[in-house]
Amino acid sequence: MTVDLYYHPASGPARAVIMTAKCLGIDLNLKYVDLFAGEHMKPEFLKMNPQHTVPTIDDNGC
Ligand SMILES: N[C@@H](CCC(=O)N[C@@H](CS)C(=O)NCC(=O)O)C(=O)O
Repeated sequence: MTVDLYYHPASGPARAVIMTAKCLGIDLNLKYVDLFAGEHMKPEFLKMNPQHTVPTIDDNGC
Protein backbone atom coordinates (compact mmCIF):
# COMPACT_ATOMS: atom_id res chain seq x y z
CA MET A 1 0.00 0.00 0.00
CA THR A 2 1.31 3.44 -0.93
CA VAL A 3 1.37 6.37 1.47
CA ASP A 4 0.03 9.70 0.20
CA LEU A 5 2.29 12.65 0.96
CA TYR A 6 0.88 16.13 0.51
CA TYR A 7 3.81 18.41 -0.18
CA HIS A 8 5.14 21.54 -1.81
CA PRO A 9 8.62 21.48 -3.39
CA ALA A 10 9.64 24.68 -1.57
CA SER A 11 8.84 23.13 1.82
CA GLY A 12 11.95 21.99 3.70
CA PRO A 13 9.93 19.83 6.11
CA ALA A 14 8.21 18.13 3.15
CA ARG A 15 11.53 17.50 1.41
CA ALA A 16 12.88 15.97 4.64
CA VAL A 17 10.04 13.43 4.59
CA ILE A 18 10.66 12.65 0.92
CA MET A 19 14.38 12.09 1.55
CA THR A 20 13.74 9.96 4.65
CA ALA A 21 11.19 7.81 2.83
CA LYS A 22 13.66 7.31 -0.01
CA CYS A 23 16.37 6.17 2.42
CA LEU A 24 13.94 3.74 4.07
CA GLY A 25 12.59 2.42 0.78
CA ILE A 26 9.05 3.65 1.44
CA ASP A 27 7.01 4.44 -1.68
CA LEU A 28 5.23 7.77 -1.53
CA ASN A 29 2.37 8.93 -3.69
CA LEU A 30 3.29 12.61 -3.98
CA LYS A 31 0.36 15.00 -4.02
CA TYR A 32 1.24 18.58 -4.86
CA VAL A 33 -0.44 21.21 -2.68
CA ASP A 34 -0.31 24.73 -4.13
CA LEU A 35 0.27 26.71 -0.95
CA PHE A 36 0.38 29.97 -2.91
CA ALA A 37 -3.12 29.29 -4.25
CA GLY A 38 -4.36 28.46 -0.76
CA GLU A 39 -5.12 24.81 -1.44
CA HIS A 40 -4.05 23.98 2.11
CA MET A 41 -6.93 26.09 3.43
CA LYS A 42 -9.64 24.17 1.57
CA PRO A 43 -12.10 22.20 3.73
CA GLU A 44 -10.98 18.81 2.38
CA PHE A 45 -7.37 19.53 3.33
CA LEU A 46 -8.29 21.00 6.74
CA LYS A 47 -10.23 17.80 7.44
CA MET A 48 -6.97 15.86 7.06
CA ASN A 49 -4.79 18.41 8.81
CA PRO A 50 -6.43 21.22 10.82
CA GLN A 51 -2.96 22.81 11.14
CA HIS A 52 -3.07 23.40 7.34
CA THR A 53 0.58 22.53 6.79
CA VAL A 54 2.68 20.36 4.54
CA PRO A 55 4.00 17.78 4.89
CA THR A 56 0.78 15.90 5.56
CA ILE A 57 0.62 12.13 5.29
CA ASP A 58 -2.47 10.08 4.55
CA ASP A 59 -1.67 6.47 5.34
CA ASN A 60 -5.01 4.84 4.54
CA GLY A 61 -6.92 7.44 6.57
CA CYS A 62 -4.40 7.74 9.40
N1 LIG B 1 6.69 21.64 12.15
C1 LIG B 1 5.90 21.49 10.96
C2 LIG B 1 6.10 22.66 10.04
C3 LIG B 1 5.32 22.54 8.77
C4 LIG B 1 5.20 23.87 8.08
O1 LIG B 1 5.30 24.93 8.70
N2 LIG B 1 4.96 23.82 6.76
C5 LIG B 1 4.77 25.04 6.01
C6 LIG B 1 5.54 24.94 4.70
S1 LIG B 1 7.29 24.72 4.99
C7 LIG B 1 3.28 25.22 5.68
O2 LIG B 1 2.64 24.27 5.32
N3 LIG B 1 2.78 26.45 5.86
C8 LIG B 1 1.41 26.74 5.55
C9 LIG B 1 0.65 27.28 6.72
O3 LIG B 1 1.19 27.31 7.85
O4 LIG B 1 -0.52 27.68 6.52
C10 LIG B 1 6.29 20.20 10.28
O5 LIG B 1 7.51 19.88 10.23
O6 LIG B 1 5.41 19.49 9.77
